[in-house]
Amino acid sequence: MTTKITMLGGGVGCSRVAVPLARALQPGELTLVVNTADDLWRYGLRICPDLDTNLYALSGRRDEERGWGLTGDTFVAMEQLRALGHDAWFNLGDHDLATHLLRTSLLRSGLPLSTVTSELVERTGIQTRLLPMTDSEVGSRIVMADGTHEFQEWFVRRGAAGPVTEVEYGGIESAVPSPGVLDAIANADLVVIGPSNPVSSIEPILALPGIREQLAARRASVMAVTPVVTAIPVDTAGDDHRTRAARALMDSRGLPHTATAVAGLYRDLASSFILDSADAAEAAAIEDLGLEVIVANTLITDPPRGDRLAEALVRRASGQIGDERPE
Ligand code: FO1
Repeated sequence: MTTKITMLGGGVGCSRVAVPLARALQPGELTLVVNTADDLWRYGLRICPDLDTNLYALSGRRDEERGWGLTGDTFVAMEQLRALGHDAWFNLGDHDLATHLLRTSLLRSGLPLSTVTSELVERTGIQTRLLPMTDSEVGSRIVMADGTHEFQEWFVRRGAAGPVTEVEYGGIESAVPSPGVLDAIANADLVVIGPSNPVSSIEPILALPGIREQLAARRASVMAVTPVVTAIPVDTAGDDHRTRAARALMDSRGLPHTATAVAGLYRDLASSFILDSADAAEAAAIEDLGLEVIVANTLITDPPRGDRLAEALVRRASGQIGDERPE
């Protein structure tokens, strides 16, 4: 019996669930619809951070301390650029560069991003389908008092500092979901809204034509995983950086960075919400929004925790009603 799950998400948070979920499913049963609004051109190379983070994580090569790039990578090319007086603020690892060189050359040969991505997936040997949310070029822009900044310039160069006035999704008005995305949502046994930044990673996907309608139409089998655990302080610089970014972007919407606020954003699209045990006090408020709440350990601090969360999702996908509460 196949159990197909489609997860919508961004980079680090999504990949932390995708890795154990891919382990819990058969090859080909997991599809990721990945945000591309963080993508950028740099040195003539098209860089897709969220696609690469999932590609590297699913092939066991992602640097866990940074959360992005390849483990053990070196940055000699960047050091050489600095030696030449260039401000290399976006750090591209020497091994990571190979991905950007190959992706860019395939794109320049006329292949759409979705085809290039499946080529990279094939060559990396992972069994999860990675679908960029769209083949069109899109890019979030962060509006601040001193001007508008491309997403990575804000996130990396400015350290995701606030206050942010608003987020613009450049190019989204003429973008459509890439081939297979709408089917992957319609035909999955379960759709998961992954634990990614709601404003910069999930919203761009939802902004594409047909996505919200598809999710709302099958809301009963759409589940969201909280991207925030308020009661447990983050313990790595990378997670602190990502939390700062999420807080600033939620604040630009007049929202606190809490599980309840995120649940409010997804209430019309998902019928259930996985809340972290540490934030269990928020369960009643989320239920009042009309969502079923499942309390679980959502911080995947070790593989067994990831497996338990993945098993809860697979049980839900295979219609095993009953207690999804992973211990
Ligand atoms: N994040 C940083 O904080 N500093 C960097 O220099 C940096 C470089 C980088 C290069 C390739 C890549 O795939 C990701 C990279 N990231 C870096 C992370 C990236 O900014 C984020 O993963 C997302 O775009 C935000 O979710």
